[in-house]
Amino acid sequence: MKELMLGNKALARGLYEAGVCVASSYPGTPSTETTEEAAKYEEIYCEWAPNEKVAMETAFGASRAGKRSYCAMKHVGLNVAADPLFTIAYTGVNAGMVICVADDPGMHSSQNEQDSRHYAIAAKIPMLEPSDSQEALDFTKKAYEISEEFDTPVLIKMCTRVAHSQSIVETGERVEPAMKEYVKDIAKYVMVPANAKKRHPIVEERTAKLIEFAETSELNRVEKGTDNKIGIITSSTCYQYVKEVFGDKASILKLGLINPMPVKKIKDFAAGVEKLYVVEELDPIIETHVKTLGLDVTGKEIFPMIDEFSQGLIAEKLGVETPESCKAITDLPNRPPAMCSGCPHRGVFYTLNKNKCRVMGDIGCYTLGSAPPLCAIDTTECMGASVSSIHGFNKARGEESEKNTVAVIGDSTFMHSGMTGLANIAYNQTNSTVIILDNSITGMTGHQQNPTTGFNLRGEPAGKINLEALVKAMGINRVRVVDPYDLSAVDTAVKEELAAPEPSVIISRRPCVLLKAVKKNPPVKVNPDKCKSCKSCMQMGCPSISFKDGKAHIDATLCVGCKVCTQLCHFHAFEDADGNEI
Ligand SMILES: Cc1ncc(C[n+]2csc(CCOP(=O)(O)OP(=O)(O)O)c2C)c(N)n1
Repeated sequence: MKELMLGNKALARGLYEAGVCVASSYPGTPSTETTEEAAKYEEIYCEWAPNEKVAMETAFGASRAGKRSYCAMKHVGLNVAADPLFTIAYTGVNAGMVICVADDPGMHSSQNEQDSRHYAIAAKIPMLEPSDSQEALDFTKKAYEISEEFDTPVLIKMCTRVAHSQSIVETGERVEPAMKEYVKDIAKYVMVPANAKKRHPIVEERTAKLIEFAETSELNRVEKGTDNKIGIITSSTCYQYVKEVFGDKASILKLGLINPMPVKKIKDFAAGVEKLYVVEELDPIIETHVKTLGLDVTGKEIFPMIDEFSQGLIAEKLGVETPESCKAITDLPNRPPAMCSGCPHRGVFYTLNKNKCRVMGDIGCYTLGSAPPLCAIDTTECMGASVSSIHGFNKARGEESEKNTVAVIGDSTFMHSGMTGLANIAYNQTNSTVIILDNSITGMTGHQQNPTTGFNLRGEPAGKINLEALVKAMGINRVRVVDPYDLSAVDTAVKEELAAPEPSVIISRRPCVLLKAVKKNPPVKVNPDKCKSCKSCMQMGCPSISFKDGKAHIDATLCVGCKVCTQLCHFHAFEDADGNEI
């Protein structure tokens, strides 16, 4: 059957057809839909793990037990899971195990632009790189075969364009591989130095075999051009751009197996063309390999190491006309992200600003508290860093800092990697104040459940971690819950906890306003006769409020009636839907 499919959906179809039984992932754009789509197949058990390391270890457990398994993460998630990755590269697998890592060149929704291909090289495991939805499906199935044939976990590298573009896919039937026997094998699976020493040569032999495989595998294919003036080695989305610019004119070596790369195939290809180029986004991974083979190649001298490529960029750098069909509209207005109308995080940031707090930030919707007009966040690096770094900050600056610095972290991020930072605060004792912004969902990545929400990936009732009890059990005695829509309650909590002589946790609790179950109130209105144009209500940065004819104006299509703005008005200018003063 043929179907138009998103790259991520096609990958999930590949999981189904490959007979995968267990998938454990942590959400992260642009990888999230692979697991969400896989969950639509009853045959695949799918879950959200608390973080990527747990997800990878869970998938590894299932593989060792004898069932094909899967885990997915975004590029920065692979940093979190790097510890198991480098060692399961040594142990190998039992049933096939595939790890999807999705890069984000151009940083559409990421804090850095790292190139995950380095991980495949460093961990010495194969990496496949699809360039469209059909390949996302086919390569996924192939990845399981490679995993079992070569006794290795296999990485599939997606990127934003392949993950989130649609193209035609031909689907097939599911295979049901029999459960593999589980055999206790200490030499293979217990990586103490004596055993690991024996596994390392096996890894090197495996790489040599995989290079041989790369020479003949259909994953790496040559497309002969109509002339031999230009030869381009490329992969992933760049392959599509190159094809759109050159059609059949240039010769292309399209690499689908990005680690390890072939040697002879590349040399033969280079010998058949007058001028050799490598077109690849981000780092010169293919180019470095080609140069190591002693070949003359042009790559990063002309192509950037930053941002996504486009057909126009490739045409310009290679000195040809951009085809008319590839000319993109580039003068679109910017639409910077903002916290939604009624977002429960907004009131907390307003209060932190009011109290002139220093704010150690973290990653989630609440990172948008750093945007104007709030500009309320001092730092953001990676998940969990707010809680760990406030401790270091306070150790360095002492009481002066403890009295006005807070860490903010979302519920999902706290479960992911905030708990260990809090353990450090409780154990090594700084008088730090941590605010958990509990909106009962993993908001930023599109509403995934997490261990605090009480539901599993399929939305069925599941275990629910009680944040108050957890934090108390970790040794934090001062724990309080506030409603972020109640600005004076938030203000009191912040003031009291910063003044208290011991570490504390404030849980700011209100579900994300975009959750289906959350009831929206009718929009509020501004009485223009009472509005004194002081713009106090605009300090919140709510997208529902603008100025019209010199007065505050509420966009009734956006306002959800949270009434937070009304608490800032000194002139009682706000009214409810019936015209009553608020
Ligand atoms: C290591 C890592 N994994 C995944 C992500 C993707 N990501 C960004 S924010 C976020 C979680 C946000 O959820 P939460 O902490 O509950 O805050 P909310 O967005 O709901 O306010 C995730 C999974 C990431 N940036 N880094």
